[in-house]
Amino acid sequence: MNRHAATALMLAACSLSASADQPQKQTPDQRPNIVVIVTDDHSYQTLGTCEKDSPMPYPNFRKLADEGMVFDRSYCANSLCGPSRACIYTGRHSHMNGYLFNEHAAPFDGSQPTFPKMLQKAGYQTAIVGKWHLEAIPPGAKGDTSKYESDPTGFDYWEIFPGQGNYFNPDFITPGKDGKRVVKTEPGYATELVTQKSLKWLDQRDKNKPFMLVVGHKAPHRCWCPSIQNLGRAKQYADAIDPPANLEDDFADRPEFLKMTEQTLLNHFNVWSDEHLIKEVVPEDIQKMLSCPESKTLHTQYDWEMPEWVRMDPQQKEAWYNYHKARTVQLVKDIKNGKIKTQRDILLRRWRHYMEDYLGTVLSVDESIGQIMDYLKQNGLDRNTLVLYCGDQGFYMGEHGLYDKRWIFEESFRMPLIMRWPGHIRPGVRSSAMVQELDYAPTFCDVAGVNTKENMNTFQGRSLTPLFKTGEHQDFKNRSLYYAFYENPGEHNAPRHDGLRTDRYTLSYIWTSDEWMLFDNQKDPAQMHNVINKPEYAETVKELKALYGKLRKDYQVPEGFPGATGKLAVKPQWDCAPSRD
Ligand code: SGN
Ligand code: CA
Repeated sequence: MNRHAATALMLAACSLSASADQPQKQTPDQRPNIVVIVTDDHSYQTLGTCEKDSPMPYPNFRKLADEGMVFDRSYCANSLCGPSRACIYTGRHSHMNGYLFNEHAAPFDGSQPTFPKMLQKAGYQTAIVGKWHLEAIPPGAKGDTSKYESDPTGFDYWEIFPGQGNYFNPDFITPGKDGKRVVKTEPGYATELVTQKSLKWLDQRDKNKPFMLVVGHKAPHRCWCPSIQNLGRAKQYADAIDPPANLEDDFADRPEFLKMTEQTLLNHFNVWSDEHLIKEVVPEDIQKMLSCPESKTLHTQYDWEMPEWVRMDPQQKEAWYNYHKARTVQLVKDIKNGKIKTQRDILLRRWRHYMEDYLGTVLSVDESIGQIMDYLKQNGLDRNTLVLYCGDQGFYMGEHGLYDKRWIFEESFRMPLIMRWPGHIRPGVRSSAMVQELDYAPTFCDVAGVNTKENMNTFQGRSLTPLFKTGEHQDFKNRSLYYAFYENPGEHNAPRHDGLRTDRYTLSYIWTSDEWMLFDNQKDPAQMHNVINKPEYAETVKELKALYGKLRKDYQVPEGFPGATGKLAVKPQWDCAPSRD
């Protein structure tokens, strides 16, 4: 038995003796509770909160970081929402859990072992509210889409968004009595609704049992819509930070395929739906100057181009429109008065708008964390609850000129992770151990004392409990992580590639275009130079390729590349905005 399970038993024993002279009939189960707060597309670069002099002082993130442990080198196994979540629940790589892509995939196989199921079986009450995203409804799918749905398994209670979910007045799905899903539209803002529903569930749960709750937020996912009251509130943060030095990356000295990716701020960011410009106030010549090339093919109705717009009620629309109209008018003014002249000027302003909106959505997540922590404290639960905060992958904040994720480059491979559990996890520590989202499931089983051989053997990740004391541990020294991305053809046209991350290097093989890349992250942390063919790295390349083979074998990756059927896409397959009908 590990020390956490032992502590849990000890606490249970204490509560047994304490309850001897109390009237309660039932002894509360003292095993630790688990709260998992998962955001969508939150970048570690903007976690900011953990730095004392951060220009982004999200107070509740900072408190969580101060009271818990921040993992500085936490990575995902597949930088895409659904697949990464499948890795979180199963503790296994995509080729093992079968959920390779967001789109065009079979629905998640909910019959396989997952940590919620293991905890549920061991007597935990389990719930998920908000983002689940383990269904695979292809864009443009018409009619009956039930064959793509996958209801959460291992949860006593679930109330989830369909697919990606919406920011404004979102739909929630619950299981109906007849087994059919019930869909209800709820007035309000997604992050706030998910928080309220999570607190409601906590309040109504059976207080004699330990619980595991997943709080799944939509924020800060595209198209980056802050709540109405937070509109503009993150401008000060956006103004206080500098754009990345490689915002204007020309992709030289990297694999050719990078030039085909459709996720650049300059050419693929949609000025209406992503930057939220209001078309009516942009004269046509300026529209031409601003639009990314692909935007020219888009529909012209604002309703159509800003997918959240159709979700808003008249008051929300008015506030949203007025705010963005003023911002657009300012942009037009700055173009007319010559303040914005060049492509670089346009890019910089676009980046600021992007940051302001993105960081604005995180304000509500910060409020949510505050409310959840307050609830735990007020109800005497905070000491016996492990709170884990994570994103579902990383995200580009303009590094390499990009937004979105998918690539093995550091910013989308790495993800935010904070864990807090008073008395067990040393507060205020920054861990530099190499960890992966596959590790959460075994960690939860470990702390809950359901770390049986049978359970632990199903995982490809490993428990993080040895890191709780100092953030470092012998077992994590020299660890290397395997990564794979499959969704091609797919939105943003990132290629199929896999690879690894060691303490120092990132090695990747691009299956779509048969190219290798190697980054020496110590000398080139921004990953601007592919050194795969540099003679001075020849020995390293040999070693890393051998390690790549070993990792693939250890993780049981099949020959070739899973999911690679038919002709691989080497040409862009999608427009910058997919059709939404
Ligand atoms: C949507 C977004 C993409 C994003 C994917 C996957 N387009 O399709 O930009 O990469 O989700 O994101 S949007 O115009 O519909 O917003 S993920 O987080 O689910 O993996
Ligand atoms: Ca995501």
